[in-house]
Amino acid sequence: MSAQNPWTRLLHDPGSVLTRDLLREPGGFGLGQVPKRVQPDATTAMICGFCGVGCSLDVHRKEGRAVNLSPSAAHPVNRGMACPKGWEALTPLAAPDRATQPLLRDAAGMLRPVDWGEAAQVFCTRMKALQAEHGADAVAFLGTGQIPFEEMAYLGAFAKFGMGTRHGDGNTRQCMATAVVAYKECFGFDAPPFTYADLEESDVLVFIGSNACIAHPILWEHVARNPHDPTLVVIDPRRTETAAQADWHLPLRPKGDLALLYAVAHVLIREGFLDRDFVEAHTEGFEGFAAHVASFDPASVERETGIPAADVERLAHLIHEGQRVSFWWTMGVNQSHQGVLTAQAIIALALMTGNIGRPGAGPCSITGQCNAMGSRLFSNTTCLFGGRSFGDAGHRAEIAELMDMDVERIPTDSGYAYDQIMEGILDGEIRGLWVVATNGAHSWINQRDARAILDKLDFLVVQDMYASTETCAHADLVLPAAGWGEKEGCFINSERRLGVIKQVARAPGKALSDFRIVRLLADAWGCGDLFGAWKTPADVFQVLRESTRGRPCDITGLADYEGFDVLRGAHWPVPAGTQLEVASERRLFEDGRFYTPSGRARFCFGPSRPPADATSPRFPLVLLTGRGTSSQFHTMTRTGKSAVLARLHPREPYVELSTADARALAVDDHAWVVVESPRGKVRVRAFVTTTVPEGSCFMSMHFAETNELTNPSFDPKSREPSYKHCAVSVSRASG
Ligand SMILES: Nc1nc2c(c(=O)[nH]1)N[C@H]1C(S)=C(S)[C@@H](COP(=O)(O)OP(=O)(O)OC[C@H]3O[C@@H](n4cnc5c(=O)[nH]c(N)nc54)[C@H](O)[C@@H]3O)O[C@H]1N2
Ligand SMILES: Nc1nc2c(c(=O)[nH]1)N[C@H]1C(S)=C(S)[C@@H](COP(=O)(O)OP(=O)(O)OC[C@H]3O[C@@H](n4cnc5c(=O)[nH]c(N)nc54)[C@H](O)[C@@H]3O)O[C@H]1N2
Ligand code: SF4
Ligand SMILES: [Mo]
Repeated sequence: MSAQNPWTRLLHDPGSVLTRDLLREPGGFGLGQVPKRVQPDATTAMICGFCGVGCSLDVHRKEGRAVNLSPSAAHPVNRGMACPKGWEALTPLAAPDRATQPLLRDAAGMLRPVDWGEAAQVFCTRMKALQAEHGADAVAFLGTGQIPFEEMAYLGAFAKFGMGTRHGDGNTRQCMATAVVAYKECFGFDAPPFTYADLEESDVLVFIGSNACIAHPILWEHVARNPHDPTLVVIDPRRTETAAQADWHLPLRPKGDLALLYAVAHVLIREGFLDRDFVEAHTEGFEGFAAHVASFDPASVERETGIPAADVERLAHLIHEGQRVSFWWTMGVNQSHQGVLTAQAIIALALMTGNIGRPGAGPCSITGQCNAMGSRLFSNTTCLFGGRSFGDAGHRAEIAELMDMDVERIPTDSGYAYDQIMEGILDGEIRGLWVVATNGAHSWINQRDARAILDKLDFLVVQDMYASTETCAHADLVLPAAGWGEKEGCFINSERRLGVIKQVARAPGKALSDFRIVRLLADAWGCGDLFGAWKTPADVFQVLRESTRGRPCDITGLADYEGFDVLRGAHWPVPAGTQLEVASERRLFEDGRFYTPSGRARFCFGPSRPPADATSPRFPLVLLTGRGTSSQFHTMTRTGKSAVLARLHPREPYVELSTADARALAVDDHAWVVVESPRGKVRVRAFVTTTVPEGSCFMSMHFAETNELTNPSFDPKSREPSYKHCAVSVSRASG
């Protein structure tokens, strides 16, 4: 489909066998030009449907069909660039295993095609029967950060206000929950303060647990364009693609972050490297924080962090000497048994040095999925619409009035988190589950248990673009969904920029957009009247826009899709009356006022604990997991369909082993090995490398094998899985 895609040369170039350089390719690629051989009749710009960077792609159509795409040249996010996934975004739509009709499991255990009428009837009859027998909360849903927020909102509103269950969560729990809790507690609202312009304004950038070069490749292009000759610091146990680009890599011990950050704070306080005016005028709780970090002197944390005391001192000096210091974090921090405290320690470093609310400064959590930021405001899972609280009677009344609905329909708490839903299934409390646009049988922590748990359900409904996913294999009912490019709505990217996605292709067979599926089910359920005004995504946008009035995320200044699409998106907040300019930047907290009752930002802190799964002589290595390449996305249901992307990624599951451990285990590069944890045992290829420290190994989450090993432990506050720490052994595979 995309013959002009620059990455396709790899397919045709006989010299382009899968080399290590290709495995480790950094960054993006793009010219910002319409590929030469395409003479499009029409071009539609829309936001990419993979990661949270939010690049704009120009989809070219000929005779009504989407034939190709190129990155939008004039968009401020990507300026004519895209990573390999973006270039290949149309390919997954044409895959032969697309779900094209509803499928119902019959008595013999086979999935058989049914029409939409029957599918909707079965959905309602079986879910209602479970609720009648076991209570309204016996059914739950799991949503996603990968569909437009109008669709998420419809899903969350139908399930909680229509079906009447309290329990719904999403794959964002696996990902952003930690950052959400950290920001809420420190700022009074889940408000990542930065824009990408800050990446170009900083003179010191500290990346913590982020491999942006491959996970957010086009965001990294902003770093590359920074004209201030910035100092780049990367804190990651592995020498990642990003660490390799840095001026300074601190290879800390896995999960040593909290002690390290407290030790840095300790030095900043000891040396008087503080912005006292800012701390006094705009924060609260500093004294308690200072007392807490008093015991974290750099020498005493050396063992826990693996970072020499002199390096901690040096990092504190670097932060002090920087004029505009920014801190960027992602899953190395969020997916931890103490992720919230770690994220809050990062926020504390920014607050105590006054590095917030100014160009190039800030504690910045980069979001993962294309619309995780939309789900944080509008999915009706953890929060009520507009970042409200289910537990707040005033908030419930506001939403009931907005929806012209009885307030009793709104649950008084946010219900179970993902792990509690899984536990609830295990206990027999939850009997029916509706899974939309997430592939938990591959991506949930400790997958063998996850699959057995899904099999315990009386009724599992999976709504996906493909009927071939690991999760569909367990479904009683599969609902075929349209994907990105086959429907419309809005995404919000990492820097709070709203952008539009549009329909440029028809969904195959009888597949429907998630929006239309939810509408169909709500009508069949008998609660269609609740959503009388919700006929199109644009209608729902109007409701959600209204839900933000007067809230920190106010977008009442955005009239409709067209209005902000021509501006190439807009960062929230945009209250009514805001004068917007094309590609303008809107950073938060420039006035030093936060969303807490006092208007001050809070220092939040707590004790550092060891991770759950300690190594032992039987399981002596720490398994780290994460993204393996810029060319694959998550469980590969979409990117796995592209031959081009396949060439950029190993075909077989692999474990990255340090040269020292490989030597000690007598394992050769590329040999088959067995990786074992108390939960599972998998056979993978060894990739012997100097990028992994001795005592640790790394597996990519793109292969299902990885989560057969992971240990189900969670951050106690955010309930986010600690995917990046478990004890394993590696041995040579026989035969
Ligand atoms: N190509 C590609 N891009 C993606 C995705 C994808 O699947 N593929 N997924 C998107 C999504 S949803 C997300 S959430 C983001 C994730 O983006 P990232 O968070 O950047 O990616 P990860 O590889 O999961 O984890 C980042 C790093 O954390 C490190 N790490 C592990 N343990 C620790 C620790 O204890 N401390 C520190 N400091 N670091 C540690 C790992 O070594 C790893 O290099 O990527 C997004 N972008
Ligand atoms: N070990 C380990 N595990 C991890 C992680 C890790 O770092 N290490 N990272 C975690 C993180 S950060 C994340 S975000 C999760 C991601 O985990 P998942 O959400 O399970 O991953 P995806 O493969 O993106 O699954 C999305 C599903 O939605 C389908 N889909 C795509 N678009 C649409 C649509 O428009 N409508 C519908 N109905 N379906 C659609 C896709 O085909 C796919 O099956 O994985 C987590 N798991
Ligand atoms: S960086 Fe992210 S948003 Fe940009 S093209 Fe790649 S996957 Fe799409
Ligand atoms: Mo994620």
